[in-house]
Amino acid sequence: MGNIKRIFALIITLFVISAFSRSTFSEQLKHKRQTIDNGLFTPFIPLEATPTPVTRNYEIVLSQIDLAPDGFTKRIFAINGQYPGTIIHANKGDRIQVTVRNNIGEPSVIHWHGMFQRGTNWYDGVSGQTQCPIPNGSSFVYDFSTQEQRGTFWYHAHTHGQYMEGIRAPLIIHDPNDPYRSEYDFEYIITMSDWYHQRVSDMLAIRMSPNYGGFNPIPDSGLISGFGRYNCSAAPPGSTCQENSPLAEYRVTPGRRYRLRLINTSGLTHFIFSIDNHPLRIIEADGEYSRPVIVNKLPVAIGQRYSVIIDANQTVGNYWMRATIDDRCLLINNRTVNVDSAINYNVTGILRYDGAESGFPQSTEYPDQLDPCLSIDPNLLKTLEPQQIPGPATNNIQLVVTFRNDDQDVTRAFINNSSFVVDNYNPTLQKFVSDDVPLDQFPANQNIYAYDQPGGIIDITYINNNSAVHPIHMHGHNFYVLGTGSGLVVDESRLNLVDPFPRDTFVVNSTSWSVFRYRADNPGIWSIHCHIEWHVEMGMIAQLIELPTELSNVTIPESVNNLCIQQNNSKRSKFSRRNRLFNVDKKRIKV
Ligand SMILES: [Cu+2]
Repeated sequence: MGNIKRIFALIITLFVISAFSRSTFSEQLKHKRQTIDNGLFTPFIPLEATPTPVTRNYEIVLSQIDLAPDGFTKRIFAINGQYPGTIIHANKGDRIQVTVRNNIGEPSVIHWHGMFQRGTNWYDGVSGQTQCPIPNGSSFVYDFSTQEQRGTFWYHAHTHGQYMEGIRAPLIIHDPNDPYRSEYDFEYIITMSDWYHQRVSDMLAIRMSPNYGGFNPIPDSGLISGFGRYNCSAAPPGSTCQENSPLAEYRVTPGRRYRLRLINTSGLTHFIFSIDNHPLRIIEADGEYSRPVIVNKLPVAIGQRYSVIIDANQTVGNYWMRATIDDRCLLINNRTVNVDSAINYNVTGILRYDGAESGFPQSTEYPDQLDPCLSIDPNLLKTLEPQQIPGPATNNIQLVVTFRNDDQDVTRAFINNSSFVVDNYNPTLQKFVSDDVPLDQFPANQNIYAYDQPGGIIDITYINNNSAVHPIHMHGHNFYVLGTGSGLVVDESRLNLVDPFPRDTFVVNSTSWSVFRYRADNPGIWSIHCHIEWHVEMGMIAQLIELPTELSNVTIPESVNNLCIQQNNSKRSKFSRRNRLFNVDKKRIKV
């Protein structure tokens, strides 16, 4: 009798499981958006766990295509013919192998934003710092392990502002032991980005020209997951522009809960994200779980990521999704490139319930007011599990940021009075490891800061003596945000040494200080820089040489070294002409 009961229970269980998986599948099909299928508008569930880590293979082809994400047709740099590009999915612990085929007509590199690259510094993807760029017409394989990391990341080009032309896409590391898994049914990815109609290379040439006198070029529109809307009456004569371009549209099923993975992939702009009538429950920031925090509006600085859970528990209908560009920190004068931009800072998409009428929402924005262009209050976020905060600091590195004209009257960014100049053909990692250039013989414009005590505790103090805000991103680590405050002197009493939250991107306000702390446990050349792409080109980069004694013993893969050999052989490449344009110091180091 007991056996019959057990068999009956088993049959019922199997029936329920199969019914559930069928309904999940049909719901997913129903949600499929037909316009472009880059997967951003298809709800998904976490990857299935595997008994042991696996290798996830991807191929991304970089090419030039014409696209009109906001109605205005322009030539862009696409990933696999799409914008935003191919989403990369992996599980925590998996290895990711990405073959990059570069066909954009100029050299390129791909950086994996937020990945620590422990043991694989040469795959960090920074031109002139960890590798020579991939020549046009060539391919290169990035090969790294996700190790202990999980969360929301992205990948993008890391040379000459190329990512603003379209080389940027999500990278999602699923967690088979996600502590929040029972609290959402599906996931979506939402990217927010600014969008320029002029070629970035043309604007860069103007931005970096003597006596320019303007500020960073003003974008033409903002995009949610690759969709925006431009006012075509402002388009220059002869351009192709379609009015009423479709908006991003995310469909939800009443009663379901969604994990939204938000990524600001901009070159210039800070976004404030909200969905009318739907509070956002933050559970992750920059790859770190947080205790739940509920907000109506969430500021997302360039390079930052969040996971938020929303509950589709409102009246069936349509609701505005808002990614408002915070224009309070955009510096503009009449010499600024694209000062007459027709940009609409109120970028919108639609959250549409199944069963709702088609058409636009009539919903109302939350009235909450946020401080201009800052990260969410760092003390609002708490790690899900308590963490041991390293300390006291063994090394203090102070980075004072100023902007001024150099002796050629080009406005540049300076770190401790030194503006970084990229040397694409002779990357720092190769100089140090392969060519044995001593650290004290690197040119001053390489902005090198070294520390060599294994397990040392590093405090980075930014002193921003400048009227712009700077979203600072660090490679190879995340860092505890110990504190931030106005003025140019650190107020030690404001440092949180008890329960700070770790991030890899944090906004340093204008005329302010911020202190970041991390442990030196990842030998490598790690870039720390402002993520405003214009400021990167203006030299707002420092290079951290972490544990140089250990680093000097690594073996750089042949494929990485070959990139430099290829580059140095193609002396007449377009890239070298460009470097001359930007006055790059190409003198080889004498040892
Ligand atoms: Cu900046």
